[in-house]
Amino acid sequence: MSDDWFEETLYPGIHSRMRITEQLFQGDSELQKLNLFENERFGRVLTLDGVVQTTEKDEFIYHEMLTHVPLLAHGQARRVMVVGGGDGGMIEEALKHRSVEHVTLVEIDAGVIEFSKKYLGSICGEAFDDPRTNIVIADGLVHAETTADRFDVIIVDSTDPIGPGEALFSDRFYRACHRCLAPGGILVTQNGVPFMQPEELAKSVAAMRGLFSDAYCYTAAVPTYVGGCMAFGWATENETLRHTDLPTLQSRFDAAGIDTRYYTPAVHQAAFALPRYIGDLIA
Ligand code: AG3
Repeated sequence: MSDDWFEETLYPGIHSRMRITEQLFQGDSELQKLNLFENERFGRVLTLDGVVQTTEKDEFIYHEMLTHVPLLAHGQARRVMVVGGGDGGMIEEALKHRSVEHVTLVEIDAGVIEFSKKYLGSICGEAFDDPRTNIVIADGLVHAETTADRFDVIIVDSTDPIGPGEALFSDRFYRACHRCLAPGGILVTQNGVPFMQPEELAKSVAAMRGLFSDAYCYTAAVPTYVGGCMAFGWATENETLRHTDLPTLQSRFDAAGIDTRYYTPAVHQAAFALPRYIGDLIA
């Protein structure tokens, strides 16, 4: 057995390691350090700038919860924008909805898309080639500020607020998202692991609250995002969407005919029940 280890050093005072059973790629895109290796428990693991982004074995949790929750709460989402998400896992999941006519993927780093097509087929499937997919290589902030398109759901599939991802946690970015959401639209965001990154969640939700009549968060436990559950930001002008009842979610889910491994309508509802320490952060 190999004794090479990848060590994530994202949080001061606690590092986590994964065994590299096979090193598949290491190199730099124009913007970030890419690393792909095989691990006996997680399959292929993609890291950017030393932080685990996605793995073959647990990507379904994160991608299902950032797509099906807003899409099924919305109920008739036709146009979706994914900001970041160059590995293609998010658009692949969103495209499973027949109601979705159009998905715009705005990725700042073309290198990540090329790389993912080549190595992460089990995560992105054929999503990059779907006729409903529109790929834009641009800064997500600039694109959201300038596009003439309007979206029913915007999904921010960002890295952490360090490096190229930082702008996607700014007031200015949330304002730009508010601008290009269609009436009744929903914005959801990757908002870090609150036990480890409490200020990140508190700041994001506070910023969204200044712009949207309903700003909140929901959670899911993703094994490779170490430190407990991850938080996803939720912002919309329609507060009722967060309280969509179970029979409605169930009938939308049944009608969508989507097969999931984490998402269920009951999990959807429960994800908004916040542990006290997380609720306090966004109070
Ligand atoms: N992007 C989110 C990775 C966040 C990791 N951060 C952390 N553990 N705090 C994932 C991209 C998958 N499409």
